[in-house]
Amino acid sequence: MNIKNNIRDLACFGGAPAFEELLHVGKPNFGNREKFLGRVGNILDSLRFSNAGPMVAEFEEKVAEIIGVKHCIAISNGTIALEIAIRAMELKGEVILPSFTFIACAHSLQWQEITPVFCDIEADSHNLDPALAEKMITPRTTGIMGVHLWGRACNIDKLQEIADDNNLELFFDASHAFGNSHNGRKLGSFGRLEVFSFHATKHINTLEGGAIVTNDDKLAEKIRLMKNFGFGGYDNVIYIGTNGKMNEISAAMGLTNLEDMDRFAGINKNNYELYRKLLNGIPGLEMIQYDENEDNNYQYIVLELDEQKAGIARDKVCDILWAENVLVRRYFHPGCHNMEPYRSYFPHAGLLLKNTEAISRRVLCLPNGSAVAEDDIYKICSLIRFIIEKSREISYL
Ligand code: T4K
Repeated sequence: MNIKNNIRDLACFGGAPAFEELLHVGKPNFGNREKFLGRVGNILDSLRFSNAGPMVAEFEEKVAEIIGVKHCIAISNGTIALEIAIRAMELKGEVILPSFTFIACAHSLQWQEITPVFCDIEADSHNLDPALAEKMITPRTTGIMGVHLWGRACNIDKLQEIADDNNLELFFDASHAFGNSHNGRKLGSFGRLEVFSFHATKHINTLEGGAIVTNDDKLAEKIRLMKNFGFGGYDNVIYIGTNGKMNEISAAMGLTNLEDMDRFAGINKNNYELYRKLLNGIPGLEMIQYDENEDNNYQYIVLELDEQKAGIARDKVCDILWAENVLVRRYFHPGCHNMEPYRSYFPHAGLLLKNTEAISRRVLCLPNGSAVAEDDIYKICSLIRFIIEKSREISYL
């Protein structure tokens, strides 16, 4: 049987897809259009488009205030923010990080000829396993990069203890975690520094954008120089640097979206609860949960599908949903270690990455955010329920 026939057999929605319009993961949250356009008007009138403009300064101030850190340095995107952060901390040799993350985490190291050492994750949290991270330390290790995946905090205390005991830098990629907390303290305020992405698909977006946040005065000063070619004043370059500046229109988008940050989190939370209710009890399907005692942006709706119990493989569910115009994603399949150049550099890395290998074959991210209507969620969930129930009936594997 070919997949296409099965899609139609299973979905039984006739010839037309269940959704007329494409429903994606990653549709941007977008605040008040008039306020954004007002800010853009001011930028056009002032002719200050970049290089230490007032919008970026205000955005940095607001982010630092929300996170409760001394310094926020806005950057052109999250990947360049990671690269600058890594360089500013003078990391070399090897850095330990999860493989189950976006590829930018590994690339930001390898780009600077630092070896990314992929470590396995905990099955429940999907975050770096501290005990395993400790075992991967060698004389060449200079740092640990934790990633607060799906916005859920890493085991920060344990990682900090390991970093301190071994004289390593600890820093976090908090790209998914803007507004989220750990023990009541905002993520972004831990480790030596933390990095955010404000890409279009993130809870708060600046079109493209990122930031480095830290309480370290000296490091912040260095990062400010590094993201602006090392300029210490007009015609005076005092350090090596690159161009990592955020532009004014991006900051205007960020400021506008920050005003609606709680509203976005509220919409996401309602969606998350509705998904949970409607997907409850489907055999082989679990949805990851957020700690209700913490602040959460609930941006990621993540399913884990056990193909034995569901009677259908994750990838087949994905194919069927795509055929019905529901563009779910398999983040972060197949793990960084299974992508180039890492797959060629470390062909046996998977042997030490059992949870990464298993979980990356199970996850499915569903659409969330202010662009998703309740009706869509009802339809998506009944589609998923239907697919799995039918698959179990016909033992489709
Ligand atoms: N660290 C972590 C943990 C990250 O997750 C990321 C980025 C980074 C670092 C790096 O930060 P940045 O350098 O990106 O600031 C997307 C995003 O491009 C990427 O930012 C994000 N993580 C990653 C998880 O997802 P793709 O390859 O899935 O992008 P794409 O083009 O397939 O878009 C995703 C979906 O969003 C599509 O279904 C379409 C929709 N979309 C996208 C854009 C850009 C829209 O509806 N409108 C849009 O404007 O990587």
